[in-house]
Amino acid sequence: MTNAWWKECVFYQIYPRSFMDSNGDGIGDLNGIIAKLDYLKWLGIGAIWLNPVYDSPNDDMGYDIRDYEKIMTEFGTMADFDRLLSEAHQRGMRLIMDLVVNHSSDEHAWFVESRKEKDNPYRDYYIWRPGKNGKEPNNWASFFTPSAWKHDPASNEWYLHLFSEKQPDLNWENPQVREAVFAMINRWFDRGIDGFRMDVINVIGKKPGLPDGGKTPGMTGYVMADEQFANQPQTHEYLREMRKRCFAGRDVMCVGETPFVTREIAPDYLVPEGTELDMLFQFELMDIDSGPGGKWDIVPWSPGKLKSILFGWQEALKDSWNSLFWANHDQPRPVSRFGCDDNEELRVRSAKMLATLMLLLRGTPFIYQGEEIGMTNVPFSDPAELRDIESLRFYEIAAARGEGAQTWQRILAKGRDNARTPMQWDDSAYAGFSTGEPWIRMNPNYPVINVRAAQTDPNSVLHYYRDLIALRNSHPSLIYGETQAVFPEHPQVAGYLRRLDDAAWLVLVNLSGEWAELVLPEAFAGGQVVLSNVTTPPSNDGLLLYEARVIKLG
Ligand code: TEU
Ligand code: CA
Repeated sequence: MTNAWWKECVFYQIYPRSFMDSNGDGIGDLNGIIAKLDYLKWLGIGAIWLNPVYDSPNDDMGYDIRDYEKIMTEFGTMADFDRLLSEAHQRGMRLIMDLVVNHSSDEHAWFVESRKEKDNPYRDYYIWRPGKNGKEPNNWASFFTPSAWKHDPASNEWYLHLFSEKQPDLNWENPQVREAVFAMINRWFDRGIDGFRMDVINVIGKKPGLPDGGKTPGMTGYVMADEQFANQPQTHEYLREMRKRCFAGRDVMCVGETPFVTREIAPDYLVPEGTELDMLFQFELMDIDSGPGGKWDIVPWSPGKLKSILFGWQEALKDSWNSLFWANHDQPRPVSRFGCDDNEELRVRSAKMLATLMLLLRGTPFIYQGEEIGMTNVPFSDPAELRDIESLRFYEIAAARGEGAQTWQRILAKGRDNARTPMQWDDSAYAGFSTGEPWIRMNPNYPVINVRAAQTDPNSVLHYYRDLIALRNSHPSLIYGETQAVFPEHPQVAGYLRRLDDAAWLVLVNLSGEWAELVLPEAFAGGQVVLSNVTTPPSNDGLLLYEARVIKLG
C-alpha cells in the first residue's frame, strides 16, 4: 500500500453540458468551467473528472465519440481545453477525462470505413457477424434497445452494439485497435491530463465465439448476457497492456467504471497496485433499489442493506482502494433517493447526513455537480422534456405496450435526466447557468436551492460539504486509516471507526426518518463532536432523524 495523490484528494465530477454556459447558447462549455474553478478550489476539491467533451453527434450525450482528439464544437476548442487544464493546474487541481473505448460513434471515421465493405482495412475494428437464420448472431440485449445487433443491408452482416446502434463496439481482439487506442491515450497524457475515468472498461473483451446469454436455462427473447462479455480474462490482459504502454513513467491515474463487478472479483482489477486499474466504480450500491428486472424494476432499499454493501466493500478492498460516491450523471439525485426532500429542513439535514457517511469512509470521494448544494430529482411533467436516450427508449417501448403511466413513475424515480438539469448557481433566470434557454429544462426549485444562497447561509449543505472536505483533507487518519464498522446490527444507524496510529474517529449517522435509540458506550460518549448536522446538543441515548455526528476519539 503506497500513498498517492489520487487517494488523498476529493474529486468533483463535471457534466459539461449542464455546468456553466459562457456564451448564452444554453449549453455548458469549457470556458464556463474555467469561470467556476475558483468555486471548486474554495470547496476544497483536488481533482476534476470531466464527462466526455469530445466531438460527438450526442446520441448518448458524448458517450458516442466521433473524434477522440477533437473538442465538441458547442463546448469550445482545443485551445480552450488547454487553458482549462493549465488554469486547473495553476490552482493545484488535477484534471481527468472520460475514456470511452468500448465503443465509438457510428460516425467515427473508423466505423464509416468499417461498414463500407467486408474487405475494408477497418472492417475488423468492430465486431461484425453473419446472421443466424436471418436473425441476430446471438440473443444479447443492449442496454438501450432490445437487441445488441444491428443489421447492415449493404453487406448483409450485423454489428454488435452493447449500447445504442449509434455506439458500435470496438473489437479489442484486433491488435490494431489496441495500438490506435493506446496511441490516442498517450497523446492525451502528453497534453498533460492527470488520468482517465474509463467508461464500461470491464466489458471490452467479449467471450470468444460470442455465445448466447442466459443465466437461467429456457430464457427467451433478448437477454442481458453479462456473463459473456463482462470481466473476461482477456480484458485483464488488455488492461495490463494499456498500463505498460501508456502509464509507465507518468504520474497519472485511472478509475474504471465497472458494472457487474462483485466484491469477490474487484481485487483482480486492483491488486497488485499499478498493474490494471487504480480504482473502480462498483454498482452494488447503485443497484440497491433494483430488483431482478434491472434498474427499472424498483424495490425498496433498507439501511441494513446499505450498510452491508458499504462496509462489505470497505472490507473487500482493504488491501487496495475504494471509490466513494452517491451520484453521477447516470443516477438520480441522492437526497431524493436516500435522504428526504419533503421539506427544506430535512432536505438539508439528510443531504449532510449522506455526505458524512460517504466522505469519511476509506477511499476517494467523487462528488457529482450539484450534490454539494443538495440538488433534488426533477419533477418532469412530460416525456418531451426528457433528453436521455435510455429513458426515451424505455418510455417508447412501454407506451407502445400501453404501460406509459407506470413507466413514467419509474422514469421520475430513476431516469438519468434527474442528474442532468443545469447546475443552480443563483436565483436569476436559468439559475445563472445561462442567459439563454438551456438545452434541458431547469429544476424549478433553483430560486431556493442554488450556490449563491448556500454560500451566504453558514448552515447550508454547501458549507457542510466544505467543512467535511477540509476535515478529510487535513487528517491522514481520515484518508489512510482503517475502517471498522460499529453497531452493525442497528436497523437505522450506520457507524464506523477510522483509526491510524494514535488518531481515532467515530462517525455515526441515522439513515432513517425516525428517532434512533442507541446508547453510546462510555468510550464513545466521551469523545468530542467536531461536526454535526443538528443544533441540539448530542444525546448519548440516540440520534435524531437523519442526524450525523463526527466524533474525535483520540
Ligand atoms: O454507463 C455504463 C452503464 O453501465 C450504464 O448503462 C448504466 O448502467 C446506466 O447508465 C444506468 O442507467 C456508461 C456511462 O456512464 C453512460 O452515461 C453511458 O450511457 C454508457 O456508459 C455508454 O457509454
Ligand atoms: Ca455555451
